[in-house]
Amino acid sequence: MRLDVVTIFPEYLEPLNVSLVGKARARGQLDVRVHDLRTWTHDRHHTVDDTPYGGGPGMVMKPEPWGEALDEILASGAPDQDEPVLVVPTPSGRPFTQALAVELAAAPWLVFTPARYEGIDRRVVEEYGSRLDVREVSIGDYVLAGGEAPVLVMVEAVARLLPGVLGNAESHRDDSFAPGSMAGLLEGPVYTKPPQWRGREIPEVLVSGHHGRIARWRRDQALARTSTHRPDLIEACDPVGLDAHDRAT
Ligand code: 6GU
Repeated sequence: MRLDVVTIFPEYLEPLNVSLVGKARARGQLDVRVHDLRTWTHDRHHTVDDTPYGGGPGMVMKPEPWGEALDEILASGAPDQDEPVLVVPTPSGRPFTQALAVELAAAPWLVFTPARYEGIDRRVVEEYGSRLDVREVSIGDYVLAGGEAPVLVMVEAVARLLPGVLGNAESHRDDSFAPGSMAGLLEGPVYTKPPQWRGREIPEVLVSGHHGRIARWRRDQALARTSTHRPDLIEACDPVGLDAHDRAT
């Protein structure tokens, strides 16, 4: 998979050299290209922003550098390369979910346009929306100063879904939010050695050797955790995925 990121803070994307994503790059599974938007400015001050039409606080990112950057990046695709999906991080976007991560992981090429200030001149999304699959995406209901941290979040969520990136393909299956995992419940607690730590024991069932009882216990834990932290997910959950005793409350 190829990933391009256009930003005025290329150094903010340095974490893409580390850990899971960094290793996927080193193995050649991910081709990540980070670009400085100011490369596509032509004035002495490398201006990327201007005051908003209609007035109001803050600044808006000018369309011309984005247009030149995206045209050049789109033209850099190999002749046989499909068009990229353009991912535009914005707090006013559609929610980024595991389902969207799965969808993006199936694309051969993603281009991210993290903005600063009050965002990018609307005409940029209109222009590329007429030629490409453009996704305006928010990572949650809070406001960040820019889209770079959301790009790190989205790239990590997508990269770990690519074949061969996670060591063990099984590790996806029970992910919280994975469709078909514990009927969309949050994951319960996990334990490792030592069996006693500061006087605290591990749950006896986990060393019972009884796989059925362990699976049952994990499901109950997942359900309890979901009820506490995300009751909305219980409401949304497929009742077919719940047992009679889960519904009894
Ligand atoms: Cl994608 N960008 C910004 N600036 N803030 C956000 C966000 C994105 N998602 C949640 N908050």
